[in-house]
Amino acid sequence: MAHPTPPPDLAAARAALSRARSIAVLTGAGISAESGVPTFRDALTGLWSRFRPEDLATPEAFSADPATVWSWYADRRARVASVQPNAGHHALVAMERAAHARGAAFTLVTQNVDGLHQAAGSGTVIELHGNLRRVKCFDRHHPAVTWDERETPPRCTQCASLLRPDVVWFGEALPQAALDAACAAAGAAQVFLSIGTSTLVEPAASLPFAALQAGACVIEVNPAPTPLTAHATWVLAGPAAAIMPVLAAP
Ligand code: BV8
Repeated sequence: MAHPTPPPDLAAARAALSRARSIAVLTGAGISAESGVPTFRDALTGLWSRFRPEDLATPEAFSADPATVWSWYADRRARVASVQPNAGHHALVAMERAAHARGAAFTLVTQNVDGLHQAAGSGTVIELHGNLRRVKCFDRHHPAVTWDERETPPRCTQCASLLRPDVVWFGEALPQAALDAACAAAGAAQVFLSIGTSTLVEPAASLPFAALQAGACVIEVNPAPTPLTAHATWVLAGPAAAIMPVLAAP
């Protein structure tokens, strides 16, 4: 049950953001919840309710049962194609533009694979875990632009290996350039915003702690506590679509 955000935390967080010369943001599935995208740990409902996400989002699961894993992602791809960014996504666009207008650095890092930050108009989005709207082949990572949805999964037209979503599965390395950029932003941030993440999946979950270590103020926006909550400078307990517009307001 979310507690009402104490005004002092909100006021202090707003003041710190307005003064910051460098801001870094990490988002998780929670920021897309109010767009109707189930959070990662809530994603397995209906057809998929008998699976745990960690059991489907792995190369081993795909190799063992490509049809089931492909279909789960096809389901999620169809869902994200039909939803819109929410006020939380739009607030981050406003915050980025305000930061740039005063010559401050602003870096948005997301664990999400739904593409909603780009759809909202965020300038630079560092995607740590890929994007399920993109598809590539399993063996050689050839990008695929079209494919026959009747095939589950379809095959690569260049090397005939199975197509898969262009996301980072558990046990797979994150794109090094994205991870390096995210770590640099966390190390340079004066204010680090952690929004809508359970702070469980590594190495993304270490970013707010790296920012704290480097001397940043850390703001957490989440209706529920996480492993970061006890360490954050300010905790804004509530949904991102309600809190972020207040935080980003001029
Ligand atoms: C790696 C893409 C090393 C797929 C995802 C053994 C071997 C290797 C690695 C490991 C291992 N054991 C552990 C690890 C590390 C592992 C890991 O962290 N495991 C966890 C389970 C402990 N990590 C990895 O495997 C990573 N790779 O370490 O590679 C390596 C190095 C070199 C060579 C080879 C290997 C890869 C991790 C990436 C996995 N892929 N996604 C897909 O989406 O299908 S992760 C997945 O979890 C999503 O991206 C998601 O974003 C991410 C994190 O989850 P959250 O975003 O936080 O979402 P969640 O549902 O958990 O929480 C939602 C939150 O929102 C909640 O807190 C809720 O309260 C809040 N909320 C709800 N509503 C709202 C809200 N907040 C605000 N407003 C609201 N309205």
